[in-house]
Amino acid sequence: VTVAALGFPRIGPQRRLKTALEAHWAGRLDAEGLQTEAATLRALAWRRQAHLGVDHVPSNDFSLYDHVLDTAAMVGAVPAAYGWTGGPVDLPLYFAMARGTQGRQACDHGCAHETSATGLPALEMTKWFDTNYHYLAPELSPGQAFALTSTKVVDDFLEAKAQGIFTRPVILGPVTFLKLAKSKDSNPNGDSQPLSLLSSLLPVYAEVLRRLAQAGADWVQIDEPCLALDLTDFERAEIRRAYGALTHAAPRIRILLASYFGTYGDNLATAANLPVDGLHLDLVRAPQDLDAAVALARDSLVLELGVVDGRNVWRADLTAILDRVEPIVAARGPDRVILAPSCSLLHAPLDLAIETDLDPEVSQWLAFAVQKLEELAILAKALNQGRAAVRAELDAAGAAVAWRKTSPRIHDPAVQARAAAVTADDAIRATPFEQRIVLQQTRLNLPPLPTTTIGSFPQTAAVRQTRAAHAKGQLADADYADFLRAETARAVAWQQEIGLDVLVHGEFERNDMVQYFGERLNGFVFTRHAWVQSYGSRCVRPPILYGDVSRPAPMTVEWWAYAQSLTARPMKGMLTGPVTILQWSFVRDDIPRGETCRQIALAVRDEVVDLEAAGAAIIQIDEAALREGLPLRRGDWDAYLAWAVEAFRIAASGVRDETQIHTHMCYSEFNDIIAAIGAMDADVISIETARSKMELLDAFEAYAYPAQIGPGVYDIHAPRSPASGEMLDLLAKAGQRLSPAQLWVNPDCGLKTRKWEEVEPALANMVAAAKAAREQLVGA
Ligand code: THG
Ligand code: ZN
Repeated sequence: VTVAALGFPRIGPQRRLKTALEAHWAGRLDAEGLQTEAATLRALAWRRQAHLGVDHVPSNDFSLYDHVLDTAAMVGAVPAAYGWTGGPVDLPLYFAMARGTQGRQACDHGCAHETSATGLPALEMTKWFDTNYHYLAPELSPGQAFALTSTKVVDDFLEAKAQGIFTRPVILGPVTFLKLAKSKDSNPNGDSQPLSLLSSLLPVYAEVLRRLAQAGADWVQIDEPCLALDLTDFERAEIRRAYGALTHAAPRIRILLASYFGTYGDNLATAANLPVDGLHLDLVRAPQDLDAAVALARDSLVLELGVVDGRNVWRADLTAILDRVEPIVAARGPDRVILAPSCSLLHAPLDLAIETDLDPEVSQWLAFAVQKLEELAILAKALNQGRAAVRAELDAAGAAVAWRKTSPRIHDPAVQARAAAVTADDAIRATPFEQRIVLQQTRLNLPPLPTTTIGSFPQTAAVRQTRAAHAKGQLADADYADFLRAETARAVAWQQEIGLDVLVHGEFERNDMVQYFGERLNGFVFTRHAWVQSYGSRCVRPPILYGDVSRPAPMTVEWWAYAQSLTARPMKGMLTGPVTILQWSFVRDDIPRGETCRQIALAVRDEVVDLEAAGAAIIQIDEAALREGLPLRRGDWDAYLAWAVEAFRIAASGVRDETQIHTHMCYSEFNDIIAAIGAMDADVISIETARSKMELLDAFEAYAYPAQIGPGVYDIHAPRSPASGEMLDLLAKAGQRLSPAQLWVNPDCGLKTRKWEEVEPALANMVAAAKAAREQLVGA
């Protein structure tokens, strides 16, 4: 039995790759300097994995920005706009595709868009399956030609070989590559099929495999995670055709085909019967795939068992894994079994050992990338030499697992009893929307098409520096609070001055919208160094949700009350919703996600009720990540949406009729979940629409959205401030799809990442547009 790692964290220790990339983009590090640092980081990762006992160390899992972009660069998939005329894809072109020529800017909720108004745009960025990693979507034209335009996969193999490390190169498979690509053609039906390009793409892959064979490679890992999705018969046939062609083209290469993030399900027979030499199974997400694969696979097929969770931070139950795997090894022989993490360790933080400040009890339950490879080495030793050879390690792992099952730090009977006692009534407002909106209007007395913002205002350098100084202990609590109060007061006065109707406090006291709440809730811990790549050089440190969640004390009421004391206009209470807190954290694997989500919902509900008691007339509960949580298979959507929507409703339904609940979502694809969004029963929702010029509102042709809605009239991702005429046009368009009585006027996301110089004119213009629209649409 050998051990494989499908991929290793590539941001490096202390996020060294981030530092190098950002220095390069800022002109402080030349291309050679960047490449030198990248080579150092690759060497570190290879040596480390080899040292940890990995037999199949991956290469080409490293990337300067994104592995899907690397694949596009490998096959010459460069859109015409970049003016490329063939030949190798060089670094400036690569980064232009990654970031546009003016850099990429994240919005408040983390969707990053190219900001370019004049330069070249970046490729579109989308979430990698159901992870929090974002890849760049290749853009293919209808007659797209492909050519081998980067030899990175061969170069990296040889680079490692020269260091004495014989690697298993990783390539993103041709079918998944095409399925992730966007077809940029003018086909009005938008039904062009990138998969129709498979025949022209395969020769490039065949050439790559031949070159790897020449370079001396033995195994090559080809990732086809599209096998975890719902596929058509045609797509399955194309997969068979692709692997028939590739194994034929490079008979000396042994292909390990890897899918992960879910079950092969109805694609298993296809996968198990491909003419490949090995098949990876994600046994964390799909334990049932093991028996099914054993039943279907020919004896000679190597099974790679993904037994350790590559997506989460918990220590594995080593004994339970051995119980499961030993019979497979006995039946198939040790040469036909490889042990691996469930997926690439790209999605795990690097090393638990450097977390010096972590709660020592919680720390015992955790394993990051390095520790996961240690676990695999222990398992392999147990399988090769017998359990007695690693008795102490197995006992220690068993003790940690047993402790986690019973620790009072995790299991809070009061929280569990409360969650179990939730009734249907707890998830329902007292009266239907049509009745309560009348009471809300009486209370709020807002004009038609009321204006507001999503919640945050610019986090200037001063705000960030002051927070950092406070965090380091260089600034006293009282002085920090004074500073935040002054910022808040300034933001409130300015909103009043420009004539916004519903104000926000600006969120100057908050860092990350999930971290802020996690730090104030029981059941979460935070790390110092556990960075996980989100996109390019950007990382997040997701909170670790380890135990039953409860709210010991109000989290936002003081800031809300201070801001409300400065104005007679309604001040929104601003909260992050339960689904978003869940999605952006590492969560428990010992209870279902829906159960954890319900606990968070109850904690948020407590805050909502306290805000109402303090006098808040409007409370916004953001669910930026609701759509991200959708399962990979359509068949699982309804179950997810049921508990996700219920969690929001539990959070929102503790208030009286005359308290108005808002929510915000910032994504462009909501057509397929619009009914679920309606079922959340928020009184007002703000959504992204500005960039698509309100075309997204076509969703409302088939579905009459029941409540009020603020379709973003101002694209906060664009660096320039839109004129009020443009916004008025968008409002007029929205007025055709929706009743003017339903409409709110707001930007399409928070303004945290923008500058005041941009925000000030934009919001003043927005208020002017709303005034004009009132005359035009409702004659007010
Ligand atoms: N918070 C959390 N998770 C998230 C998001 C979030 N996951 C999904 C999405 N948003 C990810 N988007 C981003 C956007 C910006 C950055 C990271 C992920 C970013 N990070 C800083 C960096 O890498 O320099 C570090 C931020 C920090 O210091 O914490 O810019 O909003 N929890
Ligand atoms: Zn948003």
